[in-house]
Amino acid sequence: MISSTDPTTANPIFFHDYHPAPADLRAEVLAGLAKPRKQLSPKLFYDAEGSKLFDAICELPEYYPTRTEIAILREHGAEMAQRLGREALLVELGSGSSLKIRVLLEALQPAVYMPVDISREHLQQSAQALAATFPKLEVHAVCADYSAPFDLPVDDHEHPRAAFFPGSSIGNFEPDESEQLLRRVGAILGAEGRLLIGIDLIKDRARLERAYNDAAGVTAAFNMNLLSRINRELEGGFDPRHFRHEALFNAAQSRVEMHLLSTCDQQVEVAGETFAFREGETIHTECSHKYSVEGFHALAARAGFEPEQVWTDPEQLFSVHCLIYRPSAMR
Ligand code: AVI
Repeated sequence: MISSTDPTTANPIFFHDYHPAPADLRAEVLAGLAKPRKQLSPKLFYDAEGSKLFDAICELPEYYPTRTEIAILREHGAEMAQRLGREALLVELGSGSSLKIRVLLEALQPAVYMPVDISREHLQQSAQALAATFPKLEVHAVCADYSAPFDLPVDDHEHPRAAFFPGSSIGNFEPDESEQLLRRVGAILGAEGRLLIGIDLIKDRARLERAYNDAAGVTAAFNMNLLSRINRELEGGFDPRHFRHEALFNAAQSRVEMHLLSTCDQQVEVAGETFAFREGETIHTECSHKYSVEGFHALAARAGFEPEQVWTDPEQLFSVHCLIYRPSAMR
């Protein structure tokens, strides 16, 4: 449903608002804290303050994924464009860092660019900024939650379909959820559609743990902001002096886990309910799964994707994959 176009740019911007349901913070937090192993969804990190802190994380010397992925896109953008095909309809899932898509748009020159994001304001701003720099591009911004099923607002198959899912964001989902998500991306693309996806690679523990325990304490602030958010929005009684950030690589599950660790026995009130914490008990706030190239290909194959090409950096820290959707070949 087209709800608005922007008269300030030469090319039209179509805005399709699917009105994604806002997260029920109260219900999610109370349910997560009531679990025998306390757990909160990493989605809850991203209030205004959390989004700013995440942008700062991406600039940290220890947080290699962002700059490594951008370097791979810069170095191999022309080859990626060849794979995805000219005049494509390019869907971007979670239109995060506009720097990444800019690198790709220059090389790819798609006919239609379709950013999908749950944050209405962020989506509008970034779509307008991109339309201003790429005046020939038709932009269809879709306000939707890509972690749930949705249909594309345009139904033409005159352009080859491609999707861009950078940042190893899929790593924040459990492997079975990732498989479901890839299946939904496949359904959007249709047979022979291509997916360009960034995946963080398994590497030595020290490097991984440094990336989530930066010296400046920005990742710690990002994690701890969840407690401040609960205090602000749910009349929570968390005392940040009695919790600390913890990030460890769980090699058996191939993921970096972030936790908020209680430094003493304590009771905390949230939205009128009381939760007991033992000293050393944690709230598990994020999983960031890391894959080998083969491990990721196996996951993608279960969702109906075949690998076409993979690009990495010289240190093999990060990978960008071009996959093709062939559901009939699904294992
Ligand atoms: C968004 N996501 C891919 C980041 C990651 O690395 O898992 C979030 C993050 N958490 C701590 N630092 C960055």
